[in-house]
Amino acid sequence: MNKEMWFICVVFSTSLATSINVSKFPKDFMFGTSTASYQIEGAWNEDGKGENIWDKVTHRVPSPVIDNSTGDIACDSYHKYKEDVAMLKYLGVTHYRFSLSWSRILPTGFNNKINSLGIAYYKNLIKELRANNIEPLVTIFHWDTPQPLENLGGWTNELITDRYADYAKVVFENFGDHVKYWLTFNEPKQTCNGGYGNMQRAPLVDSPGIGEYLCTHNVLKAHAKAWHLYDKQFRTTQKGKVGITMDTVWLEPDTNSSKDVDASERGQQFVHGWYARPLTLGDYPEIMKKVIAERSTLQGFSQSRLPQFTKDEITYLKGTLDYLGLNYYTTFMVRDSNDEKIDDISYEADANINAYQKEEWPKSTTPWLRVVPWGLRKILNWIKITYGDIPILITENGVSDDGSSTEDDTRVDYYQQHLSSLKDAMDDGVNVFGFTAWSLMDNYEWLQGYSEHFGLYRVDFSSSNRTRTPKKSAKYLKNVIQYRCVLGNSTCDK
Ligand code: PNW
Repeated sequence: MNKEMWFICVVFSTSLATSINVSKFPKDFMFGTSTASYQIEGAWNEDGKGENIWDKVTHRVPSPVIDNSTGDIACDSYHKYKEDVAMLKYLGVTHYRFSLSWSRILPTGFNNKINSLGIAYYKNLIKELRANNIEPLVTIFHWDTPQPLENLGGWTNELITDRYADYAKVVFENFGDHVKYWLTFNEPKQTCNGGYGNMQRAPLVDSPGIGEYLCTHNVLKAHAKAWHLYDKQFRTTQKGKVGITMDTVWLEPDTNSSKDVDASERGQQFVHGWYARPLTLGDYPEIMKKVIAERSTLQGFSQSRLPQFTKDEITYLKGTLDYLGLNYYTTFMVRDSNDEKIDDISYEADANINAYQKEEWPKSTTPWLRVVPWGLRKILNWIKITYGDIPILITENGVSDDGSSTEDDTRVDYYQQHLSSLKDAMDDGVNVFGFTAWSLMDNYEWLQGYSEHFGLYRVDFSSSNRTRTPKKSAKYLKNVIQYRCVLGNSTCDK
């Protein structure tokens, strides 16, 4: 090796070494993996399950799904949950995050009829997890609204807030003795903005600028109802915690001009403040109230498209989070948008930011997902500064590939860099008590069908067995968990 090459090697390896945080995760830190009912269970019409909005949308002809596929069978976890738990056991996880299918428990969406076979399925899963020393972390709702409720307007109709509370009551009564961690909703922004605004999620209702605000208003009320119900009737006996999971992105200002910095902060408030602020401080962010009211007036509406909470509602919402779940995948650069787009009635035009991703950031097979590990540290610090020292659980993090190989080095790198960035945030003083990888296995990726693979395990969707095979990333995560070290071995610092 000549002198010059040696120099390059040393510089390169020291910069790599300093960029990876090699301090150990705390002893009680929770490591787990995540899934969601519609994406893995299958058995869409078995044992008394009712129809939900994803059943409805994926059965449409022509199909809105990229590969015309459905979640009718998916990973067949309804029949193969014991295999799933064996995989979790192999990984050595402390917890498993899964979601309940509302329509499997209450086939009509209402509590007039409780499906005992649906209850039995989740009881068996929880029992199997406990028998293997794995803490169940239960998402009560991960996007799959019962179709009979959607027929009445779904999340845009306030009726659903009481129906959600009825459902949560059945859930706490039946499973609460064995569950300590609850999440009321997964990524309500996807349900509301995707489901009623920009047509990216079921029920694919085209009501931009109005539907997503009504939806969010009701989701927040439903969350608070479930939290208060738990607090009053179940907390003392069941001793669990109730949180919510938000989807997060970091929005990095494109330049340090005050316009771009303001655009970044406004974007954060529209994405995260929309949910986190009402549940911590009681009401929507001031900037959202102001911008949407002004634009609504200019557009000829006699009142703001953003609904208002009453004083009583503000008190009722405030402080209804025992912990905060965050899903982090990627980051965007943001610029101020000079165009006010007054004729455009939509959430995106209200937020009015220009977001883009840098070409140099590594791609995945998901168009919006480029690999930007440092964004995780930044969003965690922003959440702490903005909403106070709330305990945080990372409920999802992961990357997609084309699924062609189980030697998934890009996923190993992704996890190593994100766990390192997470540890940086913890060293900064952010109170994070656990990390959950998305996903335990390849599964049904919503309107992308089976074209995107996020799993630590490969699933062979062409075999009736839905054979599961561990990828390189599964072995890596197993070692991380065993040694509490991002290097996946015993060399991390104490
Ligand atoms: C999450 N974004 O959705 C969901 O919770 C999962 O069900 C899903 O499979 C997973 O991510 C992978 O897509 C997201 O645009 C969708 O930043 C979009 C975004 C983030 C999360």
